[in-house]
Amino acid sequence: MLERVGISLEDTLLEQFDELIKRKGYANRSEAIRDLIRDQLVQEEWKEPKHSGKEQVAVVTLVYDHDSTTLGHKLTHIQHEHHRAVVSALHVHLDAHNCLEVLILRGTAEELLTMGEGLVSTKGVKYGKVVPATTGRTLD
Ligand code: NI
Repeated sequence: MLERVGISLEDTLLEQFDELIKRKGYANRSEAIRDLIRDQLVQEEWKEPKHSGKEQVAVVTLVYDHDSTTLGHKLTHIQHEHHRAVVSALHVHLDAHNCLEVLILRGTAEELLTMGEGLVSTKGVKYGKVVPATTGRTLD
């Protein structure tokens, strides 16, 4: 069921918001505000201790030079240590040296953060990011 709410905003803030949602391609303010709320709810879900132990989903992006065989082994080793958490892994050879890996992880927030940050912080990883996502069950 949809409920209507009214909010008051300074006109300059509203102007900035309208510019932002235009750039992002939102059809209207309502959808943009819903997405902002959902994003905050997901972020909080990852922080709240009461959700500890609940199943979460995360996406890890890694860019690294495959010429270092020890680096490749380390990254593979971490994934095998947490093999149950890896739902899917995509490896793209970007050029003669650089690899892009995208991992979809499923498990508790603690496990996913430990594993994700472990991969990202491995020496030699040029770019890495853990993006907390959601199973979608707690959102409408
Ligand atoms: Ni590669």
